[in-house]
Amino acid sequence: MNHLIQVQKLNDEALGQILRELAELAFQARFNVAPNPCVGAAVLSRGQIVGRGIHHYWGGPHAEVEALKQAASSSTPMGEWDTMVVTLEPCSSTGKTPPCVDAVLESGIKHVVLGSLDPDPRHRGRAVELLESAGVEVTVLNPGLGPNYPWGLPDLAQHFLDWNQVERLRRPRPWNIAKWAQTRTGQLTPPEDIGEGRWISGPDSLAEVQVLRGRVDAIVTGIGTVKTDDPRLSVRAPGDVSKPPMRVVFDSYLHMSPEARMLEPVAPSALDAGQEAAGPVVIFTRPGPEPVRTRELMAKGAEIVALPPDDDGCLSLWAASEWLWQRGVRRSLLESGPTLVKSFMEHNLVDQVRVYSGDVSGGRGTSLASLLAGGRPKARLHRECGPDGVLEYFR
Ligand code: AOF
Ligand code: ZN
Repeated sequence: MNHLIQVQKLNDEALGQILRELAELAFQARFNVAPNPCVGAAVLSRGQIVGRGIHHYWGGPHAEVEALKQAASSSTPMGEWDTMVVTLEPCSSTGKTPPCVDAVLESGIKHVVLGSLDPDPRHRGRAVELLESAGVEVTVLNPGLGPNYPWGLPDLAQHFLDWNQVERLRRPRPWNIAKWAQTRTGQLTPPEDIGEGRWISGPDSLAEVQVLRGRVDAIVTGIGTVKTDDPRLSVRAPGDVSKPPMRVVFDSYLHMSPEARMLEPVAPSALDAGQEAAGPVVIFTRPGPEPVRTRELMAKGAEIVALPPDDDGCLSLWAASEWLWQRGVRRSLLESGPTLVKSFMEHNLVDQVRVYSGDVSGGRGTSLASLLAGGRPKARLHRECGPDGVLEYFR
């Protein structure tokens, strides 16, 4: 039936307008999708948008799939969809979701308009070939449509271009997000009079962190944090408990106590109710015999990984990164004290930062304010989360 549909061609100005609107929508999700690109898509029928969608979060459905889903719930039947406008070339290989190019082909859409090609080596124009050989017309617009479409890939997703740089592809490592909470004056340890059990950040921020934990492959911390906070590093609702991230501890001298809460199983009631889940525990340490402690920790289910020390005598962060990459970790969350955060920053291993500034003044310990001032923060965002301020940026 589709061959009966007349594709109504929009002029460049109208297409630029649609691409611009999609780009602006997609850009709002930049910190949730990274290192994936920000992508927006729309399904058109006779020049009218009948469905739009963006890539909302890492691991989630791609923009094209969201747009097709919205179009399917519109009153316009699939047989009348003629065009898809998408800010990026559709993916053509199976990643965390099936290839979008297949979804586009199945929809019967006859014309695809692209804002940019995808620099990911798995794609890079492959979708154009696949679509064209299936008889779909493809137009690659690229920015240049004047004020209507100023969004090139560097504006829309510089982080994704960095992720696909040759040096990075040659020596791959996980995308690292450093997240911490600090007092209004920049300290990571709250003042002593804050009150037992009170956190720097409020309940809304704590809930957001659970969502973030549910969308990474690993949570990384240091032995200092384990000793002072004894965290579980599990994922709790409203985070997605279906695939809890690996929990990684940097512990040069294997000081981790076998009694650490992280090594306790999740309470069956919470597990069964889908309220909490926890991934495997990995401890990075120096090579050297700590046979008793090693055995105790292994008996609690931890995996002990010996890493070579760096020039400065600390565990090699690069060796750790490479190990994690080999284990399939692509997006990782650093939730630690200032020492490990600083080391990661100094080794240029932090790609993205999220800082919660709580409604508390004073506090103790090193301030990371100087790190925030440095670097070249791109696409910064200041927002509120309950009573807290949140700063997000790419490094
Ligand atoms: C699309 N539409 O909305 C996005 C695309 O790991 P996955 O499965 O999420 O795939 C990530 C890759 O897919 C990413 O490297 C980029 O090439 C492409 N992103 N593609 O068709 C989208 N976000
Ligand atoms: Zn896709």
